Amino acid sequence: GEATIGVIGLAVMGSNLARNLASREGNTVAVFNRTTAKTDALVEEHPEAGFVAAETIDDFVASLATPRTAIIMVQAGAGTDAVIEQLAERFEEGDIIVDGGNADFHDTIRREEELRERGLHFVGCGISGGEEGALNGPSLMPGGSKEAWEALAPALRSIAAVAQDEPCVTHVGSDGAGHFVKMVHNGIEYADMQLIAESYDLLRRIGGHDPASLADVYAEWNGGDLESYLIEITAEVLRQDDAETGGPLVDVILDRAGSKGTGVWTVQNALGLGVPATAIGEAVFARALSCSAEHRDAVRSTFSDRPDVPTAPDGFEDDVRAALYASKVVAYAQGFDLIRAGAEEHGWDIDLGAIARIWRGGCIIRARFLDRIAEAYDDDPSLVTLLAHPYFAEAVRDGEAAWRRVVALAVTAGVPAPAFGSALASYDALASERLPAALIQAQRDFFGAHTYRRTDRDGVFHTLWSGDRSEVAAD
Ligand code: NBP
Repeated sequence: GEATIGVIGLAVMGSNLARNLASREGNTVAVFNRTTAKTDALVEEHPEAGFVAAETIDDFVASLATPRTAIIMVQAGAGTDAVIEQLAERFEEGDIIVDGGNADFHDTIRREEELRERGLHFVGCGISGGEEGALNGPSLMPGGSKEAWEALAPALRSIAAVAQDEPCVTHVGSDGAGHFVKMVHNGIEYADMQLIAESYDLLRRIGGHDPASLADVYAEWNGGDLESYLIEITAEVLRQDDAETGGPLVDVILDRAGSKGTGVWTVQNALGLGVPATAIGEAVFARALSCSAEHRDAVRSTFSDRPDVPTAPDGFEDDVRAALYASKVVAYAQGFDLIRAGAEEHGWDIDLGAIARIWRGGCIIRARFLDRIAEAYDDDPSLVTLLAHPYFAEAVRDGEAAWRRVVALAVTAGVPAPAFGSALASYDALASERLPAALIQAQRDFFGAHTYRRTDRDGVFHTLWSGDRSEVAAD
């Protein structure tokens, strides 16, 4: 075969990725789709790509130069397993199968092991940036073996987004590391979007702004520390009028936010790993709440007396900006904490600074902020958490008073700001000298003899709660 790389699955993501590959020097791209009509349409619409079109899976495999490399872009789950099996039956030792879909990283770990035993390389590769990224440059998060990475690197580097002259791709770690990191990326994206949405709600309901003036506020914020793709598109969304009503588009969009599952996965894994990724959790729950129409109707009609909304104090916009930034620091710190915990659990050697760098371009959470995160981890690779790094500590201290004012006002006004509030609570808990966990542990000892440790000496203890209440050594 003559093709240097192949793409299977030519829905929107696969077609765009194939076109991206074809547009770069050195790649000849074979394409295949279960339904041939899609292959034909793609090849017809893009003669410039010089695609090698295959009608059958056998033709596709035959069209690839050895060692073969194929990227799968089909529906995650059973479809991906089916396509992997079709390829694996035909591929030979040393060939590489890449899954670019949104796979559950546990599936990726399983698939990598199965294929390794059959002499094949399997690379689960997180791809961020949606359709646009796939076409013009995504952020790429490949896992799998070092050998496979070395073989794939030139093609992946050729198509990745570029940030500060560096391609947004790095070998994340072995087997499922890439899909794990992609999952956490999406979780952070949920938190970031929720925080922006809360800032919008506060500025609108307390600050008295309309969407058009808010578009200006976000556009201005985009010139500072908060500069990011999500802030930029927020300004654009708020500036958009609806053709039918002539009013702001945001006002005619039903207030229910959907999701496709990676946010839920992130929180499930955070729970399993014992990482308090509370901002991501609040974001996932807030979307679920928005979709609970029945509950919203029932409670809204029960409580029609809502608190009076106070007038915004002077400097409210600046306060909200500071609160947003501080909350964002906490949310990202939690996300990176989760990656570190996942790496420890699964034996991945993940360079957190490199992850921040490959997220600077191509993906949805791309932002100036990620440079600071990369610098913090480069500065101190063993940094326990971003919040403890001097740069972020100073940012949080600078915004702290404003953050408290905003959360207090939100509570008083009855404007829900769960991610702002829980990010602040997370910071306060971590910074506290003592936590009420001591009381919880005593309660546990009371009803379940779960024992406790003491602050003043080593050992494990139990109080005879139902006896004479003396303390006994329990270890
Ligand atoms: P879809 O997820 O809608 O999948 C459609 C493709 O899967 C079609 O090419 C279809 O072939 C193929 N397919 C299915 Br379904 N079952 C198959 C099977 N059993 N055997 C062979 N092919 C099968 O496509 P997409 O929206 O382009 O997404 C592709 C992947 O990328 C997904 O995993 C998705 O989660 C991920 N994704 C990522 C982003 C992102 O921002 N990173 C965005 C969107 C999607 P057919 O034409 O014959 O039906």
